[in-house]
Amino acid sequence: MHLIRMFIDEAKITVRAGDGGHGCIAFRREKFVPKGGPSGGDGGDGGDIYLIPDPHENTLLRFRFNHIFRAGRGRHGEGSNRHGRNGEDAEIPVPLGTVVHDEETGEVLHDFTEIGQRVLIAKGGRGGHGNAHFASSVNRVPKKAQDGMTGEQKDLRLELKLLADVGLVGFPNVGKSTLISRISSARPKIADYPFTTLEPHLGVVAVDDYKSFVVADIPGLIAGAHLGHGLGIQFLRHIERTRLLLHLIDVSPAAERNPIDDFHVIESELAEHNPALPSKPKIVVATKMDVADPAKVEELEQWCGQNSIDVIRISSVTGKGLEELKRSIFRKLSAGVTQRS
Ligand SMILES: Nc1nc2c(ncn2[C@@H]2O[C@H](COP(=O)(O)OP(=O)(O)OP(=O)(O)O)[C@@H](O)[C@H]2O)c(=O)[nH]1
Ligand SMILES: [Mg+2]
Repeated sequence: MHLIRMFIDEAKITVRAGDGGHGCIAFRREKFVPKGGPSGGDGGDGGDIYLIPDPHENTLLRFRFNHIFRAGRGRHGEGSNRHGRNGEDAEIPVPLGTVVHDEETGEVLHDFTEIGQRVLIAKGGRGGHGNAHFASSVNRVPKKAQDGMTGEQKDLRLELKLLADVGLVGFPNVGKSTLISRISSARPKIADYPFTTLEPHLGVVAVDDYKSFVVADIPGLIAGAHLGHGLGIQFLRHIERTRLLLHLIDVSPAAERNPIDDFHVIESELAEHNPALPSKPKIVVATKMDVADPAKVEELEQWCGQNSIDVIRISSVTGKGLEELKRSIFRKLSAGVTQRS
């Protein structure tokens, strides 16, 4: 599937898996056993390094000051056939949307698009065999043991391509692009005519210093979009993987439509594209509150209330409601953070 992803950030790190422990050379020294056999234990294996996706993170900032990651080394084997302890594995969390490149070969090692993946990136060295391992009928007193193998080391380039968390849907001209330009640094074209936006845009919205989410602005939809009317529904694939939809409805008198009809038209276009889309978590956003028709607002709120749909009123012109909207988006995303579908 093609997703809207844009290059956003890059970091270089070195991963070093643990070395294996050395095998041991030892012989049994026991009373009444004149020639004790070899008893050197094997070294432990070095720890592996895994990358795991972290859905709470959407920047590579933590790698700016932290470049080198190691897993634990295996302990050496010991006498009395004691096996050395294995080194501890290391897990490095990376944001969803991170593509991992091997700097040396240029190869793409992994592309993190889903949570729950645990990817082995550098293998720990195997522990060396102790001399007990080398005993045979011809050599009952082996004096050799193996060294542990060196753990794998790799230079990685992490490249973060954002996946959108939130999708903006609605009729043309309802203020989708204006909203994203007010809450993020995205600067899509805004104009007072339908179909101003011709392709999707992404914006990163900061909530506090360390929290943010990604919003996708897509071209407006109209009745029959699934039949190709207007710009059609080709862009809906960009919001299929978002976790929350904002359904923007223009409540100003200039929009000569009924707000509840608007809601239904857009919902049925979403369903035509993918029956799962209308059941995504959603917030209805009443836009252009600075010039609202109070009757429309009331009708919309009442209807949403009856259908248990959250409504937030905003004006991108005065800024009213924008802070509340950001907070409720963030709350909903945090509540269902594992439900990226
Ligand atoms: N008064 C008022 N006008 C707004 C507000 N938000 C957007 N507008 C105006 O509405 C018009 C359409 O805004 P856009 O943001 O381009 O609308 P859109 O939904 O992105 O439209 P398409 O890209 O065509 O689908 C522009 O003239 C905006 O200035 C608002 O809160 N109040
Ligand atoms: Mg637009």
